[in-house]
Amino acid sequence: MTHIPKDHPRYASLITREKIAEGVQMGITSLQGLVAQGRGEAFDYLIGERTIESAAIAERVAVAYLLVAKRPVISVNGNTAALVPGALVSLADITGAKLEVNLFHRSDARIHRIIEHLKAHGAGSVLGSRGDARLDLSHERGIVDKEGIYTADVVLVPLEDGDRCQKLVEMGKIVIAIDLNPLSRTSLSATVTIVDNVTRALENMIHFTKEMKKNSQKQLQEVIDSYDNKKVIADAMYAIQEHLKNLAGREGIEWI
Ligand code: PTJ
Repeated sequence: MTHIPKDHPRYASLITREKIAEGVQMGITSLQGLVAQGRGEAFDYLIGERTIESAAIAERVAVAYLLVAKRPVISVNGNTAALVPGALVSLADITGAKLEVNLFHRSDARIHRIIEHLKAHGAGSVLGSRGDARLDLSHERGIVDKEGIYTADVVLVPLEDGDRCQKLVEMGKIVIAIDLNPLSRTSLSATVTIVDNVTRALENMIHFTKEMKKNSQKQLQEVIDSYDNKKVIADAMYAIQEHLKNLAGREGIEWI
């Protein structure tokens, strides 16, 4: 990994970039994953590289859903495995969710490497290598495990493909997406849309789980019932607009 000095103004962003590049070198992340990361970085810049208030609300609701779920599953792809392996394992542990590797650019070798990588970060069993069930999709993200995503009631899908998100919702599942683009098909079709960087979102969710684990099922249900996903998406767009206005204003550029 290239040495990035801690006082570099773009330290967090550059470290994330290094982790993705390392993921490609380790054969965990796909080459296409680099492009996806670049797109994510651009949206993160627009939103101000911070967790906006509505994203924190969505993260709390996501935790409530994971805690009331009977069969929660966290879906892992090549980007999240490289960026946040330890956080994925911790969140699965404290919410009781299963981890399942599910890839768009699927290969058995990459699935096994990701499973081993998660195990090296403390995971017990990791699903995804069986592929004994199929969602009604023409691409390989449709290949899932019967005891995992196929029969899950709540699925957390960081950096998801729009088609599969829609399909999971159509199957009656609660789908929690983490996607920095508030207008992606995934963001628009998920039950809960977290417009935040996966690196911040998972840490926040771990923190919220520790707090909310003490709550009763009734209290968790109240958090869920008070939620409005459309409002959260609208707020993310507003946050982008306001951040850009502030940036422009600071430079004396008139916002027309
Ligand atoms: O490992 P695989 O084969 O399953 O492939 C994974 C990728 C990510 C390559 C694949 O799912 C893909 O092509 O994704 P997309 O369609 O490019 O969608 C990625 C979405 O995630 C985009 O809307 C990005 O803005 C967003 N995104 C990228 N990086 C981050 C992010 N959202 C949150 N945090 C990020 N770090």
